Amino acid sequence: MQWGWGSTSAAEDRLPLKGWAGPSWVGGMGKQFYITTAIDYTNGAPHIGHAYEKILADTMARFKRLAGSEVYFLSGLDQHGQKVQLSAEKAGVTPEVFVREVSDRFIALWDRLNVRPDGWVETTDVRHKRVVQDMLQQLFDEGQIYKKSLRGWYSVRQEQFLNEKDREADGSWGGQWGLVEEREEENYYFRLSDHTAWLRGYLETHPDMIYPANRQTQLLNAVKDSEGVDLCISRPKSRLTWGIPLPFDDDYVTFVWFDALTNYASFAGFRDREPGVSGLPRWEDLWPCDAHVIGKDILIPAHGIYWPIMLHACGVPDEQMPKILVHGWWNMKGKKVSKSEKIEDDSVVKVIADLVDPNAIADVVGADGLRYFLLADIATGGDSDISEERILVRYNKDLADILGNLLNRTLNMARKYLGGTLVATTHDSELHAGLREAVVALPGKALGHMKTWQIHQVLADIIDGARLANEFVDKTAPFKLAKDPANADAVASIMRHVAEAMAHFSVMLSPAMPETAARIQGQLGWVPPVGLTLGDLRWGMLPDGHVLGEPQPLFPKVQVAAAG
Ligand code: ME8
Repeated sequence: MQWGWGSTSAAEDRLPLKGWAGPSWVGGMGKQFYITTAIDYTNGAPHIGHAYEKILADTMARFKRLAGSEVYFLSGLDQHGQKVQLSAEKAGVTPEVFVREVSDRFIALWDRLNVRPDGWVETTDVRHKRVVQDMLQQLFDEGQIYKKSLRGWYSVRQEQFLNEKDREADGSWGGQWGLVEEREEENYYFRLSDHTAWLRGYLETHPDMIYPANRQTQLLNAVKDSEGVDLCISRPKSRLTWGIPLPFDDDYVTFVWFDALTNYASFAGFRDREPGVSGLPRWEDLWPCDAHVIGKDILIPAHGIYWPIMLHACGVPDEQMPKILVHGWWNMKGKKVSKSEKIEDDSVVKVIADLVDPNAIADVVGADGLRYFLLADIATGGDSDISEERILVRYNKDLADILGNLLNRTLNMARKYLGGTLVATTHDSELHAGLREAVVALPGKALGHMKTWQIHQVLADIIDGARLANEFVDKTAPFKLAKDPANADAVASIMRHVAEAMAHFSVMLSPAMPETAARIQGQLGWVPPVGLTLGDLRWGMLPDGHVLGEPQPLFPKVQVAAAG
């Protein structure tokens, strides 16, 4: 087989990750907080569902760092399988060429959206293939993998055997399956059924394995239903060549689960043959995974049943089972956004060319406008519906009218009344105290929300804080006070408060909107201390004599033409 097995090119050598900015991971300092995402299929272009998941995980990683933890964030691509092989055939290129082209589109998107993983998965990587083969060989040697012949109904279009439950109510096979014929095929099976009782017991005694909790209940019911069933883990090469060969039978490749799910361990240094030289992190530093960030469609059976059982069968102890965070879907008109189904976008106003394409949204509202929308408009674990109107309302109202406007008016007034320099003042009032209290409460509230990763609440609190700061300016009216030189101390104090609040907001926003945070800090003329954590945030970070920078619009409003 010639598809790069012999190549030793490690994913991160090829990719621009090394040059990426952001806090880089330093190993060897004890257990890191380890966050991973699902790896995306490289059979088509990335869509907003993919962007959401990666932005969510990236924000979680940045937040944990800001809270003072050592973090390792892993993400990447699922490059093998039938869908990729078929898409490549359709495109008239080899799977290698096809996968490279699609992979590069994902990488360019993450680069643009400031998604900054510490490690990058590509399942064609030789280091990954070795671990997959190692696990398969062990299980084969232990008699946990066996070969059997299956006769059954096979969908030629979907390239899979069907179950009786796949039939329509009238007993026919639905049109989605295309031609269905009876076939017999020999394949390898993993004795999943030997371990389902263990998984049931584990889930019953570890109710916090999955968040949200209702997903764990669903999973437990699914485990009960799946008892007695083994897992087919191979495809004959006559049907699928684009995969990792079984180490004990060269006529077969492993079909999907051992290849895709193993990435979370193989790229975390599991059974690394060349620790220290391979470029992979140390297993002892990362494992167990603290948050597998996945969508609700891939919990059952893949991540909730197959993955823990694979780990268990390979000797990973109970106290090292991973934790899973299950997010919901971005829908459009109530239907899941996906690669395969095109949903007609019939928005009245059309400013964004394609709502499914993250690049098209970022073209209009910027990378951070997109990050903000995808994080603010959904509760983690729930679903949400995307629409152009929602995106533009979030952008024009929350970001332009409240946050951008606050920064702009603060800097303009400070230039006009104070020559852009903050000075010592003694003036105070209840309004001042109210703003101070609201701002310094933000980190504590955020830590509370982030216990269950409710980022939308963190963002809502920051925007509420900015709204309060705008009201503070309206009520204290420095533009009126400044007319009388006797009010100089009061004006200086108001400016001091809003500038200081803005510095706090910038730090609080930095996990979700890293570019915006840096731009706010640039305009404030403020460089936060290196290694600043949430616990270091206190009132008075901008000192007497601090010189503010130049105001520049943060979020130029997107003009929405009247319909019709
Ligand atoms: O499932 N909204 O890949 P994938 C939110 N390679 N999330 C969505 C979504 C939507 N509309 N559509 C997809 C795979 N996702 C496999 C995973 S991992 C061992 C194998 C999420 O490209 C989806 O739930 O179809 C999944 O977590 C991720 O995007 C990749 O989906």
